[in-house]
Amino acid sequence: MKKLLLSILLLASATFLFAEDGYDLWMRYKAVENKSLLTSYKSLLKEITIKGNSATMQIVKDELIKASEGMLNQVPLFNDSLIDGNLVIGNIGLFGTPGPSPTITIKEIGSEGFVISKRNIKGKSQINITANTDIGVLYGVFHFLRLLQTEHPIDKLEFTSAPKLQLRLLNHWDNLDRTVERGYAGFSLWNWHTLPGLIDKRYIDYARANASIGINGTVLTNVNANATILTAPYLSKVAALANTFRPYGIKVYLTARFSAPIEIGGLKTADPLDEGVRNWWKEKAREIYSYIPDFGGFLVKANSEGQPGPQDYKRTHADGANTLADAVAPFKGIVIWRAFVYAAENPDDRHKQAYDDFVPLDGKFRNNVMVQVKNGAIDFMPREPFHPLFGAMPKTPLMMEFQVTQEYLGQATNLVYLAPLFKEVLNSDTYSNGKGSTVAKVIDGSIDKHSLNGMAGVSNIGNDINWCGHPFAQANWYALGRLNWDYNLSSEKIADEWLRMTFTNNASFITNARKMMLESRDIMVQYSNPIGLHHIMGTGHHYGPAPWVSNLNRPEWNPVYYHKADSAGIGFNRTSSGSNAIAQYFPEARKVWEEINSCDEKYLLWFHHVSWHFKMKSGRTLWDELCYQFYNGAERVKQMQKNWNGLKQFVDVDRFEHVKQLLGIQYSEAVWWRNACLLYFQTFSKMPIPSHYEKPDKSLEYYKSLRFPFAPGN
Ligand code: BDP
Repeated sequence: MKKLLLSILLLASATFLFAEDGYDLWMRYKAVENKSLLTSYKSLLKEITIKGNSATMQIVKDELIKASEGMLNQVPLFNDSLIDGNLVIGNIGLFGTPGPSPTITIKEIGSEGFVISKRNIKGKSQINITANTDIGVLYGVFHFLRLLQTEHPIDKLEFTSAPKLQLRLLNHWDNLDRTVERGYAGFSLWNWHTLPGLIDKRYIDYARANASIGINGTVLTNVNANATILTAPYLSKVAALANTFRPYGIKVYLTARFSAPIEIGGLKTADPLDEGVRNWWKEKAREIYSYIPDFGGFLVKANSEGQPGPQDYKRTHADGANTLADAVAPFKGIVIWRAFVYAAENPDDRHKQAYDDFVPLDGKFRNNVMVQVKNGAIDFMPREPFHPLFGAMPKTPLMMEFQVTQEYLGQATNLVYLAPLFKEVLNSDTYSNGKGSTVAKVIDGSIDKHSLNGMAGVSNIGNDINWCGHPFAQANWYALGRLNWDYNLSSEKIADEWLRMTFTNNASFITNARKMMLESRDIMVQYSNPIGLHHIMGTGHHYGPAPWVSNLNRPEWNPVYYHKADSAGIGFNRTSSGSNAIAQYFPEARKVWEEINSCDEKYLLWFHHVSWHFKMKSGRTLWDELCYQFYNGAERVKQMQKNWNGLKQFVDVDRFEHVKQLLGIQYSEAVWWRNACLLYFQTFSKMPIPSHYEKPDKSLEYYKSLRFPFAPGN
């Protein structure tokens, strides 16, 4: 009896000890298990000298305490006068002689980079973490703690790092009523009602998490903007957030509704060339900067999906952007103008419209304007060729816009690791300036010599306890930051870091979980949008498949517009015999897609209308290949389930169960995608699903009848 009681107690305490809700993200600071590393970490963090006492340096200190207590079960001793301690941290200016390792030049690292170096002082080895600014030091300390968390040896520590991109932003599509457009992790973090009086601890934890991965800016509001955010009461709320984020190196930005001069300014027009309007924006900017002296600037969605814009007054996007740019220029603010535009009145392939609108404006924007371009020309599809605007506007700095929230990639129920998608785009060669002109080099400004550069991700963060809904969705937030800092990092390395910090350093766990993450995006593409299919999701909420939809007001909102299935075949002919969108790419870049027989099959139906009988590289007909892809994709989700089940021993009960149940949902959604799409496309191909596959257990009518009136994020 006693024994039983004891084991129940032990079990209960184990469950209690290990149950995690995911709130701590990748900053859990769990006890270091490797004994020899533990000893070396302990002696290194025993006595720490921190130079400087700004709010940022206080954060550095707090973080070191937290990490040390958690990982080493030790409280460091802080000795601020000691220059020959084990770990000396501080802004280079405060170091005094002899300073950090002379082999490293501090100039190269700019205002945000850092140096971690080792040197000998009086026969004792010392580690320095230094930078030109306190924020740089903070980044260095987070990097150092990442090394410790991932159980990295510290005997040969010599490391210089600086971000590859300057503006590393999150774009929140958060509305003032706290709903989040395309948000699947609860409501908005920003509680506008209780701001500025109440600074929720979450705001601080949000800033801390972002700083730990180098994110240095946040657009607080939805691109489908509400002008109220620009009124005085709201500006004081924004200022409270800005004050909270500042010591973490994070600037705030707001979306500007183009018609704000009418809506909150009482003007009759929002014409960007009207003097009254121009003055209104100037005054508004002055007011904003009086609240937030380091306000980052405006993000604008104009003349897109019903949003107001300069074209309402027969002006160009450049006219609109420049009016706002002139208003913020005296305060060093910038305007990020989105290129996500397509018009109902324009009968041309939606793929072509942003390029057609923006390329003629190259060179017409003020130098504090960036044009923000989605990674692909249609809309954050599971797989999409890179946007042809990259490389086509050499006189304009282009900002990358990725979508971290998984609007089209399984929302919050599917485990889809996005780094491979981001990397695929960044590594694509535009050939804008010869071979090697990758998208990454276009956006970092190195090809066209731009001083402004950056990358944004549409946030997947909400007020769910684990921030992102799906426990693995945190990895996508993490990946955005890490790739922004250094787009050369591999997806594998990022997954590895994230898994170690988020779960455990156990090698067998890492190998299996990393494999699952790395394959997940391809698997998702297979069971939902294989061979270049795109935009065949449900209407409005974009949840699940609905390739049959054909009755929406705007042609380009209908899935049938994109797949063009008929009795002859399927796919959108975007070659010269079709819409010729392909001509917007440089000749060398488009070569891989141009010919139906040699087209990279990942994009076959993106660029070609292909016969159902077409012979694929596998030897199968297109129809059989489509069946194979959908079935194989769903089957691989089953493998993911098995894989995860095998990792039970390494993961706390709560997170294990959470992921397990979500994988169950993912499998049923994969089967749903597969069955619904194949049954529908079969009405055109008139060919059977090969008999070795299990038959869809529901009819096409059943799938068509499904409705999701309360699907989230809509
Ligand atoms: C689409 C989303 C829509 C956004 C739009 C945008 O469905 O909610 O407002 O993109 O990026 O993908 O502006």
